[in-house]
Amino acid sequence: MRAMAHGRAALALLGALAGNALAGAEAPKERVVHLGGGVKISRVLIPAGTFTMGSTEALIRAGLAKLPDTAEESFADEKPAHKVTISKAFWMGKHEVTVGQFRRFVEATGWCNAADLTAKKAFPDWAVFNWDDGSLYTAPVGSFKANAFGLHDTHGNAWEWCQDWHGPYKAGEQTDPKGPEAGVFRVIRGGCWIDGPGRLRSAHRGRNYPGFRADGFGFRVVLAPGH
Ligand SMILES: [Ca+2]
Repeated sequence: MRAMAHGRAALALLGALAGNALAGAEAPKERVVHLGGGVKISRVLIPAGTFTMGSTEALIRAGLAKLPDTAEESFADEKPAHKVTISKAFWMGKHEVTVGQFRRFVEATGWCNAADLTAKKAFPDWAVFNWDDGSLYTAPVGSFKANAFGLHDTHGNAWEWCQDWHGPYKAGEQTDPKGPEAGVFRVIRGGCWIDGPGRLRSAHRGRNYPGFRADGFGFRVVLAPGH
């Protein structure tokens, strides 16, 4: 699936897409790709534009006032706020990749690993129970309103892996930034079903080892311009 996720800069900007409209954004343009076996994936066109990545000192102070249980250091890697320009439009998955889509990927490629087999053996009788919002863990994609780009669930549901290595932001205006050349942790964005509002912000960056697995982690496909 990683092979489908072209466009490092696009992935790097997932957090911004959660809530900050790029300048000049128009009504979402959408295309559907059929994956076979009756499974399809919808993507929306994200226009080129400019936005502010990260949080200013004023935003951090406002955040701390509204989120008194959030430690100030959790905002630390959101600085410095810097202007980023995306020079070309690109396609992004309308939803997080679903279990059905990933199953289709596995069927088509034979992809599997020991952890999958172990989980199936360890939890053969797992079931899903309804909760107050209708879902005990992640909700079915598209259960909640889309943002201005037509993207669902950028806030919450599942954390979304980014291709960028985690590292400090560079100050100054940048165009199509690709993030650090190397690192230990990959960036995750958006928070998940179990997180509070401090992590459900477009500026927040989480991080984890690339091989880390959890029920709150997912991803979204991105297609580079021209695909
Ligand atoms: Ca999400």
